[in-house]
Amino acid sequence: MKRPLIAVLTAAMLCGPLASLTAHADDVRSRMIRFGYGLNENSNQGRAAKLFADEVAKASDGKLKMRTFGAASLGSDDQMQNALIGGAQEMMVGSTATLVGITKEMAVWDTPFLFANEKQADAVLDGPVGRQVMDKLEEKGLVGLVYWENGFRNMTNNVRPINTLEDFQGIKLRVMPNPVFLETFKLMGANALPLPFSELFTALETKAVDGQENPFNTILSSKFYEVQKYLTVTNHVYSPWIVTASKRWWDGLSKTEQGIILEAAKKARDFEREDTRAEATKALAQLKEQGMEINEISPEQVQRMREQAKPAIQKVIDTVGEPLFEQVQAELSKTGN
Ligand code: TK8
Repeated sequence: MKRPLIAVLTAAMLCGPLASLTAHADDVRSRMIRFGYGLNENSNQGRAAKLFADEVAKASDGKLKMRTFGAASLGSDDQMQNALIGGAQEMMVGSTATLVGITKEMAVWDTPFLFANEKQADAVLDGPVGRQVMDKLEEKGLVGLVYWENGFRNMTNNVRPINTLEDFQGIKLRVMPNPVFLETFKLMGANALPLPFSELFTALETKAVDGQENPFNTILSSKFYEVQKYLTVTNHVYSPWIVTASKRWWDGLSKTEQGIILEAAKKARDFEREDTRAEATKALAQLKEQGMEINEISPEQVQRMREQAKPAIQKVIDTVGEPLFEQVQAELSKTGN
């Protein structure tokens, strides 16, 4: 029997897109996720990225396929952030410090000597104020998922060991492209130059810069010991990494898909922090073995650094606003030590 065309069309409309929208709204569809990061595959960042991708695949029965791209092969932190905003890349992990040009509130984590230990960092970053800063990304086209640990940053250079504040004088120092870092090291007397991480090894090798600052793990996994002689334990700031997604892409995911990715990001965070801390305890000895000359700066000199850095703290306050800065201080005081 021939059915009237109108009936066929109506039936098709009902069972077609509309029906599939309602009945399968929470389905997990086959998707490819490009996850970029700046460090080598053989680093704390690379290991956590791999675990993240594995978890996403497992929890989605292989439907969500996350491909990881290390060593800034998709671009520097800045370039990837812009690719996420434009929707040309799905996800990444990078330093919060490289996001300040997009979301100024991120500068609160750049406050010199903000956290005294990892416990404080976890409590504040995973608490309400950490969430609040992360949520600020949305209006700029990014979705923040979790903070991972980059770690406490330490100085390396080829000019001299840093024993006193005066030893920073004139050292050509690469800093992250971030106004607070630039200001902090100018205040120390260094000749601070902003440069993307992806260009750092070459800059050190060709002596375009004399030094840089990063956690022990990164100094090791990026082989900076091959091109740097002195390492000074300054612990001048705790540096978080943040896992972000393109909002344009994220908003097109089902709730189930978003949930799978968020859960996997949390598992990867817990793994990453543990792995990073375990590696950090061994990294110093390994860097020594590789021939680096290591010294610790005295508490008196750290105190002088803190004093000297005060205008940089004021710069953070001017950038993020007093209320947010005070909120972080309030959260910090709850953590004790
Ligand atoms: C990696 C960077 C790195 C950071 C830096 O892409 O730039 O020095 O510490 O971890 O985000």
